[in-house]
Amino acid sequence: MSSTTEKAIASAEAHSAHNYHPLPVVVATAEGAWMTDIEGRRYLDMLAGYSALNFGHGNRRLIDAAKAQLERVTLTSRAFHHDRFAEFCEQLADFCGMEMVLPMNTGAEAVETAVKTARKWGYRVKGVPDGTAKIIVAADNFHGRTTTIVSFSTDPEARADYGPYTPGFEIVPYGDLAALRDAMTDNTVAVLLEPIQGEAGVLVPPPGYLAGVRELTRERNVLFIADEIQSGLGRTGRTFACEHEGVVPDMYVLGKALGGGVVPVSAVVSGAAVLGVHRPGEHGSTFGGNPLACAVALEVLAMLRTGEYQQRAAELGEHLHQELGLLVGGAVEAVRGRGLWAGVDINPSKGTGREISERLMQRGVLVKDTHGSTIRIAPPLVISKEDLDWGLAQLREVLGA
Ligand code: IF1
Repeated sequence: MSSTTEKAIASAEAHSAHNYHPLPVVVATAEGAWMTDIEGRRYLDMLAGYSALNFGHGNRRLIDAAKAQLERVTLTSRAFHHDRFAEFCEQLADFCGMEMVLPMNTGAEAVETAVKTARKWGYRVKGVPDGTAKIIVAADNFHGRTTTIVSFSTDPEARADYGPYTPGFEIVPYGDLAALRDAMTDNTVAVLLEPIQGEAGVLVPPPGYLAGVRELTRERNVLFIADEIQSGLGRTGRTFACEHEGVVPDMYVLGKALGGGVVPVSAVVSGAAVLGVHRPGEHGSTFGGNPLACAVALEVLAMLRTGEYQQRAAELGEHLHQELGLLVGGAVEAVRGRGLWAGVDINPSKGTGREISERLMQRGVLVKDTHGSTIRIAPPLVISKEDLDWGLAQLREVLGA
């Protein structure tokens, strides 16, 4: 590592509380599926901002949409309407087959909004006694890092020392319908799940699980909240990961790629009977639904409406999983995922996820380890087949496969 890079990293670490253990690379520019560091070295991005960059770095349509809006108006806060807001809400609701949108900024804010909405719906519509609402979540979940969200995390690293924890959440094993059924009471207002668990290692639930959750929640008048912040908007080869099971939740929680990696945009999207519980002034945020965010998100919706990104993720994803599948039994113990999204359990004898990530970095490929010896692969959906194959060739080299 050159002294230039060393200095840049040392300064960031000296002044940043984010203990991310980032790989020792300092990116300066990026275009499409490629990033260039401060020394001019190029890297194939196979993390894509954890699926925020589904449309690639510097996507011309998103940059142009942002530039045009920057020259017009960027913020009115929710005190006044602006001319992109109604269009954004109407188009996003329609895109999701829902009726209403509550726009926020980060994924965690949208998850918090979904929790508040479910509780309020429980009290005002379902008739659960005030203060007794329960929300069921899955073990090994990742829904963000606020104090309430880490209150229902099962990852000690994410929740230690952040107590006292917010009550009102029940944790059941992911994929276990019987456990979910047993955990439901008259005070249960919602089930909050990732349709595929990202940080847990790209865990796809057993076939029929999501459909079972849908049936159970409908039977018991409980809201099914799908956190599609990472799994949604094309990543798995469909617009929503729930679609692979023909499931429509009561509420979508969206983020990441909704802003295309250009601006933070998130939202809760649901029916009027659910989001209608909020009265003006009872929830909001300074930047939620701001003109710049709406302009970029509207362009994202236009791009997703053609289905080309979903199609691409489905076709290239099939190729990705085929290639990774050939490694199973040797250097790779298991591969999971859907579309252009894979969790790869490396044989620990080959190294930890971190070590493999560092060796890949040396060869110009950037991925991120999750836990232990698992790496996650999630390139921008615009990656070319040639680049994808080149990235896979580097993985085979690193694994000695
Ligand atoms: C980090 C991974 C972690 C998410 C789902 C909500 C959020 C996320 C399904 C919150 C965010 C990011 C956060 C980032 C690393 C990454 C991540 F799963 F994608 F790999 F942490 F687990 N729901 N995931 O995946 O959205 O508030 O971040 O906009 O915090 O380390 P956010």
